[in-house]
Amino acid sequence: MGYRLEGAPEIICLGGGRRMWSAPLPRCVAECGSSVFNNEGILLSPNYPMNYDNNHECIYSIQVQAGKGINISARTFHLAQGDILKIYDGKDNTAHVLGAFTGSAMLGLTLISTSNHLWLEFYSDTEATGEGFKLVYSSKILTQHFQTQHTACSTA
Ligand SMILES: [Ca+2]
Repeated sequence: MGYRLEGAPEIICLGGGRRMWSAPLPRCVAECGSSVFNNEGILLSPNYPMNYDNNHECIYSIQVQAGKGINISARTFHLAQGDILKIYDGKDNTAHVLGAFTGSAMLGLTLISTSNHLWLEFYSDTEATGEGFKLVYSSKILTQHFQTQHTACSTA
């Protein structure tokens, strides 16, 4: 899940005295970005748990059941100089920014959306890479919903 094979679909051992493969060895890499619709799951940076590459621009979108919110936190978060993860509280990057994280800044935090959508953008620049991130998310009942009910009760 979330991985794909990168490289030539078939390689052959070249004959003669060279003893080389016909193409670079294929690798199993994390997808660069994804759209997920499960009520809970994991988002990985490209290549995870190996270092991500330079010059990435990865988009992740999360949609959970309508009427629910989303809790998201980082199990691992190590970005190198110049790299950033932005998390938007909605279905695209016109939404309010919940947070923009560099270095290890997202560790220990839990972000909560106000709707059933989150949009994440990961950028790496042209030099220095890191381990990246492993984010876990799950849907939750929106607290806002309770507050609305509470207000309704107290004014009744
Ligand atoms: Ca970098």
